[in-house]
Amino acid sequence: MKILVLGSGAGGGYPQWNCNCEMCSGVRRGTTRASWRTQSSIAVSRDGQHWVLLNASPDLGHQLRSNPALHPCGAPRDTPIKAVVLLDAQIDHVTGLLSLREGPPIDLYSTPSVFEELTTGLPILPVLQHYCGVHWHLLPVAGEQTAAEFHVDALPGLSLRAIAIPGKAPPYSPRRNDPSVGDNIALLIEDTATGKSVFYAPGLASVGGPEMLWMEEASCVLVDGTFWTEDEMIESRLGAKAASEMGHLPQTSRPGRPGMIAALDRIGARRKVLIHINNSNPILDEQGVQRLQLADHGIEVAYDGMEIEL
Ligand code: HKS
Ligand code: ZN
Ligand code: ZN
Repeated sequence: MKILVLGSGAGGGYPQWNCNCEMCSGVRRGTTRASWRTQSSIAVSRDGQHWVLLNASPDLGHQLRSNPALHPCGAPRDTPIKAVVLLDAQIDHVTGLLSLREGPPIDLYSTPSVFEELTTGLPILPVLQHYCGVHWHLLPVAGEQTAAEFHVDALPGLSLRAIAIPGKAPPYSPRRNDPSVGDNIALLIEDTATGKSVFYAPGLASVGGPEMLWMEEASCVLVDGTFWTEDEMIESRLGAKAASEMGHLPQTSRPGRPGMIAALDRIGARRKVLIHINNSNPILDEQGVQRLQLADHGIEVAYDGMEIEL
């Protein structure tokens, strides 16, 4: 199985257009060693010819141009992207669908909750009906059903599992403060020929018992790397909200609240990778002490263009 990191940044990317924090101004000035990042999305394939996109970032057009594996080949109009799975309805994860409008109907896999957001509060799907059209594939994760196994028609040999995870509905949603099962899912994708698997969760509000069990099954995890500390945005005077209020588990622990590093310490995956990294996160600095700390725990930081072969 091949995994291609199309974008490794959080919403806004890195550096963020309106931000003068240490990380953003440092990379603009050339005093911080870090690479620019587009908004998060990955592509997965078995054969390198047929790919499924996990989330569709607003930077999708740029991401497709930059990755030869995703260029058209053969017919006059063609694409190796055979399907899209959405893990939530956040703007930074779904608006790239609009950049696929010139192609064939999009085979779109998501939960009832996400389909509802994308037909009401952010009506991308009705809009796309006037362009390429969308084939809906509903993943039954709602109410009491918290996990569902499925297959993507064009990628036989991959077994996918959608898993409800804790999180919030997007800021534009009328259901923002009334979370329900299916607002946020993680994906566990297994190559049935090799048994190798990847767990993808760019937004993870907490790692409880169920998340831990799913993560333990994976050969590789790509998980929420948004914030280093709970109060990162507040302390740098970038925002008013703590990481947990935004549905993101910070990497570092605080009293009684283990962080992502502690969670990753408890699993046996061969590759542990942070993705969806916010512009404020000191782990962006390749020469920072935080990178050494991560390395001590066997944790990698995703970058745009990163390829993982399992
Ligand atoms: C900045 C942003 C921070 C950021 C926050 C979140 C907030 C929002 C919500 C996020 C993201 C980037 N880049 N989505 O100002 O520095 O309240 O649900 O997901 O990608 S969480
Ligand atoms: Zn985000
Ligand atoms: Zn910044």
